[in-house]
Amino acid sequence: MTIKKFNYAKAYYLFKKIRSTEEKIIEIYESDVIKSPVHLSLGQESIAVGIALASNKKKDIVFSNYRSHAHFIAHGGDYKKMWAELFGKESGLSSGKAGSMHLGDLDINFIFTSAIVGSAISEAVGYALALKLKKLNSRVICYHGEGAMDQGTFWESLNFSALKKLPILFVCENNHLAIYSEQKKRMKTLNICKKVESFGVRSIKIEDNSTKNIFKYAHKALQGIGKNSQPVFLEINTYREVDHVGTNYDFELGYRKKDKQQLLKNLNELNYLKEKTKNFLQVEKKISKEISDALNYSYKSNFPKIKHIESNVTKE
Ligand SMILES: Cc1ncc(C[n+]2csc(CCOP(=O)(O)OP(=O)(O)O)c2C)c(N)n1
Repeated sequence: MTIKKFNYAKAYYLFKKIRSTEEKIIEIYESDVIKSPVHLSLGQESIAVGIALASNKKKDIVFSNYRSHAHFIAHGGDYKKMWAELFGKESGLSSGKAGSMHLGDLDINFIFTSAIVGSAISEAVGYALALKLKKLNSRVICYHGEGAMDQGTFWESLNFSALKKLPILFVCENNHLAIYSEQKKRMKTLNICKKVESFGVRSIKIEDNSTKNIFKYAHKALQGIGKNSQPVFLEINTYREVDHVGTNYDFELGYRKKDKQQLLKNLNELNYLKEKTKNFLQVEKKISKEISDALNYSYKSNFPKIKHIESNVTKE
């Protein structure tokens, strides 16, 4: 088994890139150049970074959801095309017809996402079944929120993955919220891992947002999945900084309090990665350039032509 070393510079680059991207989205959202709703991952960056660094970019298949900017960037999706997609331009990932909630890039095995909560979970398990039947030595990584576990499809899929010993890593990003509804108002028992274990799936709970820790557990889990072909479930505690959808801070809505400690914890994590990165200035310069290049590309691109309205879409 090859043991991967945690690369601080790469982690800083990805974390900072995700954060800077979403801060840029917030900055320009009011100007209406972004043509779709956005679900931001600010506060949750370390999960995508730790998992992506632990994954095998060439082989692993990634299923995400509508809150996917962080996953998409961390796993190396086409960055310019992502921005163009948000702008609704024809040079985007889906010719500008899909928007933020449906990102995908098959060149990096990042399956197009959906706004239907939990829908990708059964698809991910189906993909893992195909990998196993075809004896392909790859693994599926399936990101979902704890809210998706309110759906029956999650438990059916989990059961099937355990029964058929499928090579899949479930990554539950537990931000304790489904829109404005707290986990404790939706679930009688909050011990998610215990429930998952009762289905015969090994589960690991990661309490904090240490990118290195997440990387470490994910790397080990992925190696075990590859070797034994069996599912593993990671629950990672996290904190959503902004509103469920859109670019506002929603603390005045009254359903939750601003948790300054959590906000600080995330910034501390970013600063920690920065301190460990000798050439952090170069890294930051590279990110700024990537963002401005992607924005230029998106501003300059055309909207899709009306005559193409029916191309690349599924017809009844
Ligand atoms: C099948 C379905 N039911 C309800 C919704 C409305 N909805 C959108 S996001 C969401 C919350 C999901 O929470 P979670 O899975 O924890 O993910 P998070 O948004 O916190 O990342 C809900 C209920 C939906 N899109 N699809």
